Amino acid sequence: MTSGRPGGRARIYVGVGTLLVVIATIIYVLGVMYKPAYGAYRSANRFEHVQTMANGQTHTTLELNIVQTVNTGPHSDWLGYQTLDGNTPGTVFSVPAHSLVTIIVHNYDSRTALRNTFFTLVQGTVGGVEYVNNKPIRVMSPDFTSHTFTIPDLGVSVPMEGIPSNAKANAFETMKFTFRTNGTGVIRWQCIVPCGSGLNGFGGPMQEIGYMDGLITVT
Ligand SMILES: [Cu+2]
Repeated sequence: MTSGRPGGRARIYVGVGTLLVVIATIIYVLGVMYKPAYGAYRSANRFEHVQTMANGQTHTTLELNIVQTVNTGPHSDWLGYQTLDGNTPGTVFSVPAHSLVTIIVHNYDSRTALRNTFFTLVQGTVGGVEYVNNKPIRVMSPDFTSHTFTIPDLGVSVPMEGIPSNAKANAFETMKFTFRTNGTGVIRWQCIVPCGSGLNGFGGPMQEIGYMDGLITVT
């Protein structure tokens, strides 16, 4: 006779049920907290927009931010190029060989003095220009520069304008430029403005892929 108190079997059901609820809660909490590692080799490929033009040529567009702090991963306080979702480095991606690539950058970072005014020149882009807030330019005032997008192997270098010191919160400048890829291979690109930490500003984010350095795989 078991009337008046739960039987052994009922207690097992309650115990197993409670355990399942606890496990489900733990899995849910870990899932909410989980952020994928901000690895140097996570590619921005899924953020690319690829079009095939009437002549059969491929035109890839990638839109990126430059943020003052990447806010994730082991160096969350470092600055860097980042995809628009704020979760992925914007510096590692793949594009087709002998194709057009357009990069659009929203720069939320301030201005930093260039060490060498050679990098105020827009070099190696289609038309020899970049568009800063929709206005074509061939050279940027050294007082306005913040970063560069420089691909030595392709002779491409594009200065990025920084926000003025009196800019409102969440202000940014928009740069747009197009270059043509050559044959297949992995090519390096990086920022040339000494925007990092350490020796003369060339340390930290300037030396690590995923922040101010990247790799373009041309396939
Ligand atoms: Cu930089």
